[in-house]
Amino acid sequence: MLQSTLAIIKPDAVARGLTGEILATCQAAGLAVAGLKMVRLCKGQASAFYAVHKERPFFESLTEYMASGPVVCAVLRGEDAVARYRALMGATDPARAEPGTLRHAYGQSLQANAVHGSDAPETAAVEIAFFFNALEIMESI
Ligand code: 3AN
Repeated sequence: MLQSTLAIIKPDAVARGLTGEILATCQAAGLAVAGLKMVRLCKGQASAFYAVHKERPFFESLTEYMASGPVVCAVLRGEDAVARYRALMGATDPARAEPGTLRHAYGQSLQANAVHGSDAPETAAVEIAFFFNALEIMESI
């Protein structure tokens, strides 16, 4: 099924100049870029985005980190894009991520793990709408 998902290239990866490589890897894996922007979240916006984790012990540190520098947000589209991009990202902890995954290649720690990806089609719809308006998403690409 043709799906869209939200990818975020996190502050550590943007700061290290990895945006182009990460997007190229996504495209080479058959995920088209249907929307793209760089933003700098404030702490409140990072907290709103990660609200589902607000009871977790790492919430404060995670939202500080996500607000620490620019992030690049992309709408990725393709067949089964949500699951295929999750597989391309690899495990949350880069130390456990399989070779060939983005987090294995670029992740630095459990928190600074280079990339975010929506975990389900319903979440993807909410997360895409958090960052993009309709004009900024290509219908066909
Ligand atoms: P994923 O991004 O793989 O879906 P989640 O949703 O469990 O992982 O966690 C959201 C983000 O919170 C992760 N990408 C990571 O940056 C951070 N995180 C998750 N677990 C921890 C932890 N134990 N300590 C610090 N940060 C964490």
